[in-house]
Amino acid sequence: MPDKLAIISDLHGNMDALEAVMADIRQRGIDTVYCLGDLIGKGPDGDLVVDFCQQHVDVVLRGNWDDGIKNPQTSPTVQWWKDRLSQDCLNYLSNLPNSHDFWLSGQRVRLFHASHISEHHRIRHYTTAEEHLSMFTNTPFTGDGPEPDIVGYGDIHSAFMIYPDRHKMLFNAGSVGNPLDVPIPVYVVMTGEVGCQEQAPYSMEFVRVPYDVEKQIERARSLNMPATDAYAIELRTAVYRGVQKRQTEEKRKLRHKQHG
Ligand SMILES: [Mn+2]
Repeated sequence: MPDKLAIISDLHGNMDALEAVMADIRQRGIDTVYCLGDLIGKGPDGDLVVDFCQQHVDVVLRGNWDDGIKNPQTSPTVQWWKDRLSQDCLNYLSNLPNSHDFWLSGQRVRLFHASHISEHHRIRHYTTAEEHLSMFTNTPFTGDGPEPDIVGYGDIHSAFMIYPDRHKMLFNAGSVGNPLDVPIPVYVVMTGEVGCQEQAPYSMEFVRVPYDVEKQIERARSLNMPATDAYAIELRTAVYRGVQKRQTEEKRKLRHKQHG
């Protein structure tokens, strides 16, 4: 029997989504779970998500939120998320590894949060093949192991898989806690011979796991989490709060024009 491993990303303090996804992972008999970072921020329960990952996730990589939260915050909203984390928790987050490489059925797989440059360097799904291919190169951030055949990342909250060139496969694991493509949490299952340098069959699939979105919104409201309204729209519709803001502004301008 080939091995199976689950890859989750961008949990963002949403325990309801994480519990639903983990139940699905366990129900498939998968014991190995890797996380591509962004455990905290946006959702109410970053502290619980960190505890959960420490107990149940085999490899946890550092996301931009995990890195940035330790810094002094100017936004009261971000400060609210930070205040829910202990000093141990902040230390844990900022010391997470950059990337993780492993063999799967003769393919070298590399995982990181956002890109080969850093956890803050964002690469979109709709960029050029050149930029996608650059993600397969070694940098000081990734170290200089064997260059990967398969790269998996998170950060953009939109799941996809493409072949930017022959021999190269790129995928994004999407987001568990705050998906911005389809408003249903998603994770990846990889199947093959883990740790094996010999060619063998392998596969990858995206699994969408519905959960009780309204319960999660209620949880945020019960704690008086700032920006719960924007959070609620994100969870219900997968429209990012920055886009929500722009759309509201455009509507306001249009009304102004019509009335002016
Ligand atoms: Mn994120």
